[in-house]
Amino acid sequence: MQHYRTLWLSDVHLGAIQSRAADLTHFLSSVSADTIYLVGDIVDLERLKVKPTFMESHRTLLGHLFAIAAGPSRVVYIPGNHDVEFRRMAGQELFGVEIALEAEHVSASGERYLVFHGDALDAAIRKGTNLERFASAAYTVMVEADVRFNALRSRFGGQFSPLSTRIKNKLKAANEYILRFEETAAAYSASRGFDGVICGHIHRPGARRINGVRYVNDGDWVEHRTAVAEEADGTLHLLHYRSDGIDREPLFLDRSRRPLAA
Ligand SMILES: [Mn+2]
Repeated sequence: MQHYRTLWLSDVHLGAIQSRAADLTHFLSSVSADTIYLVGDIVDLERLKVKPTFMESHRTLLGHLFAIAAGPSRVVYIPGNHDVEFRRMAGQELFGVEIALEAEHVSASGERYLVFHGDALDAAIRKGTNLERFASAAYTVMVEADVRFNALRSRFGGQFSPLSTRIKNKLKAANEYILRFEETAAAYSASRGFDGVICGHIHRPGARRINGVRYVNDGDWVEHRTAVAEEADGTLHLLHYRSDGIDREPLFLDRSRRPLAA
C-alpha cells in the first residue's frame, strides 16, 4: 500500500458501461492518501437518465469510496457537469464525503492550488473565435465517442488501445481546444491568486507551466486510468494504472511542456 499526502482523480463516469470502475477499485486498494479529491464526473447522471442501470462493479466502487471516507482519509467530492445535480449539496456531507463546488489545496511545499472540475471554463472558451467554439464542440463529441469506442473494443476482446486518443491528437480542432482549456484554466486560477490549478473534464492527463502557473489535469477513468498524487514533501506525480502495476511520472521537474499519457 503506497501512501500519499493527497490524491486527485476524476471523470469516472459511473453508470456508463465504459467506466473503468473495477480498475479504479483495484487502484484504490493499493494506494491511500490523507486527502482524496474526487474532481467531478464521478457518477454519470446524464447517462443514468438515458439508461438507469448500475453495474455490480460500479456499486462496488461506490461502496469502496464510502468505506474510505469512513476511515482516516478525508474525501472531498467536487461535482462536474455529468453529476451537476450534486452541486446543490455543496457544503453538506454524504456518508462522510464532503461536497464542495471547488477547493483550495495548499501543498506541503506551500503552493496554493485551485481544485475544480473545469467545465466552468467551457463558457469562457465558447466566447472565443469561431474556431475555438467549433473546437470545443468537436472535442466534447470526441470525449463522448471515447466512451463508446472503448466499450466496443473491450466487448470484442480487443486491446485497450487508445485509438480515439490517436485520432484526437491528430485533430487540429481538438488540440486548439485543449490548449485553450489549459490556458484559460491557468489564467483563471492566476486571476484568483492561486499558484496552480488541478482539474479534470477534458479526459487528457497532463501538466505544464503556463506563465508561471502550474496547470495539472488528473485525466480520467474511461480511457487513461490516471490520478495525480502529492508526496509528503509536496512533489506531484501522475499515476498511471496498468494491469501489471502503477507507473509514476514526476511532474514539474523542468519547465518544458510534457504532454502525458496521450
Ligand atoms: Mn466533465
